[in-house]
Amino acid sequence: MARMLDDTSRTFGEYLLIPRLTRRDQRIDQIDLSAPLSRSYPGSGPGLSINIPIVSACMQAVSGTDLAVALARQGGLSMIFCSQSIDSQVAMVQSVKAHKAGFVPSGANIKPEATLNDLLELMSDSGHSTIPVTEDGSSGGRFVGLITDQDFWEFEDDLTNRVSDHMTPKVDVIFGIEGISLREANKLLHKNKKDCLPILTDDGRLSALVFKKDYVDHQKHPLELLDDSKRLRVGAAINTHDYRERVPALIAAGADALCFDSSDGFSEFQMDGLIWLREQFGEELVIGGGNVVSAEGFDYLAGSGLVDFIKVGIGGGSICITREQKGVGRGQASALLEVAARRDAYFKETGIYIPICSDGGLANDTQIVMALAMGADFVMMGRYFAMTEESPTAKISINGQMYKPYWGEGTVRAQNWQRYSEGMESRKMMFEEGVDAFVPLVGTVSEALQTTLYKLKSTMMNLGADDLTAFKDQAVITQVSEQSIVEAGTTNVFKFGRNRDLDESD
Ligand code: MZP
Repeated sequence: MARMLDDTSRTFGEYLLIPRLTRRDQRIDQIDLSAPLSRSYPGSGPGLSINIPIVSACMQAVSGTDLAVALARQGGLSMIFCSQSIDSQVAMVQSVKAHKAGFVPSGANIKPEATLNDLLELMSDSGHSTIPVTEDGSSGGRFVGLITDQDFWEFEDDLTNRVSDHMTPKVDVIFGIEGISLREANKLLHKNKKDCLPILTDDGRLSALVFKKDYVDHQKHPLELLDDSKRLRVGAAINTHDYRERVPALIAAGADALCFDSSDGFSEFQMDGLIWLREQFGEELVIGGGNVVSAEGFDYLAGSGLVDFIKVGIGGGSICITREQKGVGRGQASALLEVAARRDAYFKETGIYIPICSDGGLANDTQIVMALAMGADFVMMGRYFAMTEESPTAKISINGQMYKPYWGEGTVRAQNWQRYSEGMESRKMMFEEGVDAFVPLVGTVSEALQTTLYKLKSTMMNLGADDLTAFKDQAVITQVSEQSIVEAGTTNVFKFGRNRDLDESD
């Protein structure tokens, strides 16, 4: 007969943290958010750490090049999705590794003979207000000028006018020449009081742009996740079907960490992959496994001695319908609490610490905080990043509000049938485990993380914790009744406007 667990499957919203002593000497700007990404042995630290405990999901609508760059600049790591050809995944990894901090390829460009109407459309589609003008309208074309939304008046000027009549021509533009250092480029911006500096090749073609806002951003977030050669770090997802070809190519491209993208990692397919990877690439390779939702699943992967970190979570993802479709999964809080307890016991028994990642279903900042308090070393998120400017999808306007498409890897659209067909003879997708949806656009990765990380640090202060290890160790958690959940929101008052955005709890 089936075995019945005593506990109910629970999620993050059902718990609260009890404050501990906040110390007088604590400073919010000195709180350490670094987290291990690889296992550590007695007497040594992890081989690879991240500077903030946040990783982006292995998903087509999430982890592309721009997002990977933006997140690594903030101290986190992206897992570039593997539901694409090996060549295109390798190209994405290479492009992140080749990224020169501060030098951005120009994403929106226009020809001089285009009209102001064309320009307005481009500005609206791209969200950019500064557009380089190149002879052929391409990002590498001969540079002829720069036009911004300050150079014309939408309701005064004739919108059939040409861009060339309104742009600042090249002779009047301050620009840099390829090879200039970022420091020199920023000095030019500062000295000339400019917001954007085009970088041109020796023969006058557009090469990149440098923005004042990126400089300011860097000063505010100095936690960039860099490798020993000062390149941004990037991770890559792999599957259990083509790792023999995919992994060597990803390693050659410079991927810093790999992880299996599987909805159910408690499988012999994943173990075969881990064995092969360690045989081929040894201990240096950072490789994550999962997903699991039980101590038994953790023991299977951890006990092999082959895995660096383990992802926890099945069916909690915002676009996921696995639990509905197959009756498989577990409330994310219950899964995490059980696996975290097992991870700690395993550490006591062996001295080996295996970081765990809470993957999926984090509906808001409070749940991110709760996942870390409950024992996750870091979290993996899809929806959170799909909502940002840097996710790899086009914005669309619906009833005046900007949205981005977001779809699961278990949808027909993602055509990632490998992930969901372990052990099945046919790889044809028989049913979907995810949905195709839209999410509101919330701003840049930097803006989103600024709020999230500030809230995390505030809660750490409430618990008297200076780092994430202390946060986990000091956390005292209580389960809440339905009535306390109601009480947690505002009660018996009238609310005007959008004041929930201002985190009234503080
Ligand atoms: P979320 O952050 O959007 O709530 O969840 C993202 C996570 O959902 C991913 O990291 C992955 O584990 C999971 N996922 C991705 N696609 C599907 C699906 O199509 C899915 N079912 O469950």
